[in-house]
Amino acid sequence: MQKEYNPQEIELKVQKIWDEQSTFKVVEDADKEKFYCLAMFPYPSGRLHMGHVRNYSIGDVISRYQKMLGKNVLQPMGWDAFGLPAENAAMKHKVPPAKWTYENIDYMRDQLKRLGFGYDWDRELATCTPQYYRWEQWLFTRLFEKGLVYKKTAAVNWCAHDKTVLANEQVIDGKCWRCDNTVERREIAQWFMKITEYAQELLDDIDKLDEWPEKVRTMQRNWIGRSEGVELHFEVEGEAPLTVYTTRPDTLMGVTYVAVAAEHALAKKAAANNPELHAFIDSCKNSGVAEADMATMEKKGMATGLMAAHPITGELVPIWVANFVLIEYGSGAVMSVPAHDVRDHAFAKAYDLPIKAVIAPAKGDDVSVEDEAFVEKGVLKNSGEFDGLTSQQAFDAIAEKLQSMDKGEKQVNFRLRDWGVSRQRYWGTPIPIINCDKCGAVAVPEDQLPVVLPEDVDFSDDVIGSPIKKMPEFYETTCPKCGGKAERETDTFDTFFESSWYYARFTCPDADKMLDERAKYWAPVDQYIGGVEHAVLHLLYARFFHKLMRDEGLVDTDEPFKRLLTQGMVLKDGTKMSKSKGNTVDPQGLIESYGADTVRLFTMFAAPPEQSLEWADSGVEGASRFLKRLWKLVEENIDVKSVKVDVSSLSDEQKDIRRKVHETLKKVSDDIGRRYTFNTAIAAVMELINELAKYKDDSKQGRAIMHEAIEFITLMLSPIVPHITQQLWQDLGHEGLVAEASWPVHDESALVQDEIEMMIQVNGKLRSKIKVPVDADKETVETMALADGKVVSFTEGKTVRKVIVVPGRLVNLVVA
Ligand code: ANZ
Ligand code: ZN
Repeated sequence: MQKEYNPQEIELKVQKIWDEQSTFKVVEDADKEKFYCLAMFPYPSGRLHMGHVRNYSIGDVISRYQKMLGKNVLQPMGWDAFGLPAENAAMKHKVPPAKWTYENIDYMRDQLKRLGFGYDWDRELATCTPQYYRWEQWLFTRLFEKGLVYKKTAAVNWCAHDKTVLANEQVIDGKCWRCDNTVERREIAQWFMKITEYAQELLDDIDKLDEWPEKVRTMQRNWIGRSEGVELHFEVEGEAPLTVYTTRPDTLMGVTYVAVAAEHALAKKAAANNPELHAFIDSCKNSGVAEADMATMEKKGMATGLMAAHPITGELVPIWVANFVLIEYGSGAVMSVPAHDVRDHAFAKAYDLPIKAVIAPAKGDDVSVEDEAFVEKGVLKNSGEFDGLTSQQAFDAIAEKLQSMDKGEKQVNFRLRDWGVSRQRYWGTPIPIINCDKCGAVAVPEDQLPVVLPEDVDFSDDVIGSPIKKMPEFYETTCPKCGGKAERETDTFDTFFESSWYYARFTCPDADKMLDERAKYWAPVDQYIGGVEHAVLHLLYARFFHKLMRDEGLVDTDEPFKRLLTQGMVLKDGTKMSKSKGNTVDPQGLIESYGADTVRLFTMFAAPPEQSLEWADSGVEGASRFLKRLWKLVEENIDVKSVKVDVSSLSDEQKDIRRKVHETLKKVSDDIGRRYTFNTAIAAVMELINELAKYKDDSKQGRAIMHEAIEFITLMLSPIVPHITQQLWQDLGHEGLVAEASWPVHDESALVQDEIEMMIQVNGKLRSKIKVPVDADKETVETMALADGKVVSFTEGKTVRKVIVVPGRLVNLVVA
């Protein structure tokens, strides 16, 4: 064994062994329990950052541990390779996005290999290859036939100067990122996926995800946003009835006006001969407020001059256009109850509309609604026949009444909107649709898939927007239905499309259909790991895709990810590491100076995985020192190999140290296997190593215990620092790889303690320590304490007035 720990040399040597022996290649095996561990794949931006290192280290530790438990472990890696940065880089450096992307992939693959992650590289995939995206094109055409995708006009960001659509990230403070021109909204035809058809199931199945963080489950629930309410109609003279959706039908008798969205048909109609209203509606459209900001923005509105008849009383109330009513939600119109809704109240105050209270608190005094809405549920008043009912009772009573009058009914609503998947970008999967003047939108037939994105586009000129929109050789085609001249879609999919099913494709990356039988063997992913920033959209879309694929018969489970771990951020000086802040630490430099094991150890030791990790140079130094200490411990005790512990002949001291070894093993197994607190697992091993460093026992059994300890330590640390432990494993005389060794099991009987140490105090001062049998009763302990030599010297000639025994800990003698 070498005297010095030389990480660079060891790591490259060990990585070569894994490569040559295909250690992490995995095939389906029905006789073995499977474990599919997946960390969210990276965008090939150029180089790995510390967030990647952390994410993939966690995945690798879990995978390697599960492999040592004897499971058939799949841990794949690939590239989320489409997206905007490649286009931006192309414009900046005048290289085609494909070239830029593939070069980045090559560099980052080397970095991952250098970090020693145990991936099955035979399953590597990049989403920008036709071999991958052809299957999502295929699925899209299937969904098109099933009516689960459709075309609708929707607004995009448009820069009139550059004549291009901009992604949201390219709009900075309402201006184009390139030319600083003010961005406009433009309505264009786009493709949508009917995720709303699955809203209820996506909601219900959250209950099955009992190994997901509660926080993420709540975020998913809120995003889907199911609400129960009533849809009801107000008659409008000379117009179709105005439909509103409310979750508070109990407040119906408090309606003093009705408000519609600026885009509502009634608003448009009223504006036809009202230029002022027309101008107001236009101003609402251009304000471009994000949905999230709707609640807090300034409430603005204008009366339409039209009146609506209250469905129960027939009383006429004015119809207003209001900027806080969303066209996309419910029916795009609300019945306004200023007494009991905050927004309606603010609006009524601003425009001097009446406020009528109809709900009183269930308990206590009535409250005034003049200055503030009373939004809680309570008991009805000023509501005629419904007076005295609780809000709950009134919900049903009013719904029934409306139903009997044919003016409304109960309805469930979701906040979730259909997913708009069209992007007017170049670097993405072409949407497999052909637009024909005669036949409309026609799906590309299966035998004409994939629709390949041209990669050798010219970015040498100042290209703005998508080059394929200017390439007749790409978009000119014939209609599959009528054979006439037609044009391909030149829009591409949202890149969330690719990341919604890659986990499934990893099970069968070379299948000549979307998924084959292997997908059923591996599904679901047993452990998924990624950033909490993906807690809503990515996970929701992936869950949706899984159900779509299930309904195509491709998988037979309902959910893609069994257990989810959301890792915390990597911080420096208390803020997120990011290029824009210039506070990044490049993992490459660390690997070169310390080796991969040190980097891995530091990231796993510095914080529990779900919490943020504060970067500290001293922490890296510490990790490096620890590995040197580990090396030294083994090096000094290397001669002890192959001595076996004989449990029956151990002294008390030997038993103690062996107990510590087995206690550590038990804790580490639980920390890595169940709790995922890798930091405390490492701390426990550090503690054990410190103890062992002090332990000098050259007897045969003493050496046997030391041997067992260093073997366990090597095995326990191997998922975290796989290179150094492989070298030590070999030096300890093992033929096989530590990565393929079995995880050790602690000896329960070694944990049993037959004696414990108790402190003896005399008048509250510590005077002695004695060993007593663990099962000794109070009287025995008392007798033993009083007989102890040191204690006697303090009690001699005095009277023992009281003896207090705290079992397992101490005895206090009160003497005078
Ligand atoms: C009357 C009312 C009285 C309301 C009251 C609330 C409190 P959730 O729970 O999110 O489903 N609403 C309905 N459609 C809307 C739209 N297109 N834009 C903006 N607001 C809309 O919210 C449903 C409630 O949001 C509905 O119940 C409606 O206001 C409003 F004391 O109706 B409510
Ligand atoms: Zn046609």
